Amino acid sequence: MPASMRRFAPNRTTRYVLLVAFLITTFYLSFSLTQKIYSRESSTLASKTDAAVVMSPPPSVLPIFFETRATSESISVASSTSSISSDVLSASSSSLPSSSFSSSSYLSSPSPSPSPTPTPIPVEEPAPEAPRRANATLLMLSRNSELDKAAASVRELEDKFNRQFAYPWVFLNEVPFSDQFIARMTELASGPVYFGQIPPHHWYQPAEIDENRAETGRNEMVEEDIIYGGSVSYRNMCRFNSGFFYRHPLLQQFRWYWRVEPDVHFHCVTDEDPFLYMEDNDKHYGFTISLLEFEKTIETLWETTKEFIAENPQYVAPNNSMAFLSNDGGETYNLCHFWSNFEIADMDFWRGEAYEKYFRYLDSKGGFYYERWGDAPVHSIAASLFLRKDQIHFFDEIGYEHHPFTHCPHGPGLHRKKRCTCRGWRSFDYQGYSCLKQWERIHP
Ligand SMILES: Nc1nc2c(ncn2[C@@H]2O[C@H](COP(=O)(O)OP(=O)(O)OP(=O)(O)O)[C@@H](O)[C@H]2O)c(=O)[nH]1
Ligand SMILES: [Mg+2]
Repeated sequence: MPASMRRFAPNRTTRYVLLVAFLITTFYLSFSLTQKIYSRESSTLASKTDAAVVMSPPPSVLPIFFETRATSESISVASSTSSISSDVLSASSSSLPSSSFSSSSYLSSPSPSPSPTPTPIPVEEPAPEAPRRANATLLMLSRNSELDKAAASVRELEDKFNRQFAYPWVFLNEVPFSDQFIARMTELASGPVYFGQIPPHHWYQPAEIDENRAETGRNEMVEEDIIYGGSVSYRNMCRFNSGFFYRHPLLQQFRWYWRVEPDVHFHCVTDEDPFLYMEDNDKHYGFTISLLEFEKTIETLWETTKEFIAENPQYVAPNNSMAFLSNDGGETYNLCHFWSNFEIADMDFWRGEAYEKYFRYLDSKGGFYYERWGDAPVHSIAASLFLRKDQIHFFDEIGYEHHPFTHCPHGPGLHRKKRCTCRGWRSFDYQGYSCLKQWERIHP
């Protein structure tokens, strides 16, 4: 170096000062650049996450960065540096995890500890209206010994219908239900469950019945091989189902019922509320299967009914279903009836004056024990005569089976719409003993 220039040459101290100045400038610039990148990234994330206010913790690498860089001071420095291209920013932001923190945990917090969660603005939504339900129950009369069959019926109806509606169940028995029975049904039911014991005077053969005469009648039926011809308990059941079930204390709270027996099957999905259908359409009795009764079991039922009507003509409804019961204008009974092991009906109809008087009249004649009058023909005759014909409903869409008969929906598109598993050819509807044709004759 020439001597003239030597005085301009920095000495050792000056060189050291310059080096330090250079290093400080470099560090300052790179720090500012980094802050700018994160500041932009946070803004992007902020716009993405504000709505959801996601507060999941940042990944493990980030807290270190937050601890050392996330100060309001450093942010203000970063925002003053503007000579960074947007390409660099977007490349940088794509390398950052995008959903692990929110703008609030970064931009406004001077420390790594999470900032208070921003309070989401509550969205005022109208409370969902409770679905409308009928004052109805599912009803089963059962013996303890029928536990498995009862459980199978309950399970099927729950799956096909009630899980969606959670209607209560009422179980009745003339003796107390076993703990096992109660436990199983409670487990299967989706709604409230009630277990009731039938008062003895609603169940057992009344003292007024001449037992010798009743026994003679039973023996004759046994000889003629009539089903349940010799059974007293079956007669108790038929009389109870005819005139007492709707008086049970547990049923007083309800108007509508769906009668279910152990060991029946439901072949389709019932996704529309049949009780509400009844209520909204002024229907009072609903059935799925209709058929001919064994004449031997009801030899004097029609004559007794005619006597009652002669004495009480005021109960016979205009436009009734006499043509379903009789082919000669009421002179004789054609044996058609609704199969009452399935019923969706209105207990207020049974509780009404016409039916109450009719039942008492029948009961006074003793035919439930001297013969073997069934609740099916008794209910059917009453509904057909005391209701208008449009107040009785055929539930075509409910695929139903009580051995040995099955009703499988046949209305247009119903089998598919209700996702039925029954086969149409198994349907009893148009077989020889069915009365559906008779029904359709009066409901063209
Ligand atoms: N608690 C109780 N329930 C009974 C008695 N007899 C019949 N039942 C119930 O009454 C209903 C009709 O009885 P079922 O034996 O099914 O009579 P059915 O339907 O005419 O004839 P099948 O089902 O073909 O035997 C069912 O829910 C039975 O569980 C009885 O003595 N005690
Ligand atoms: Mg049965």
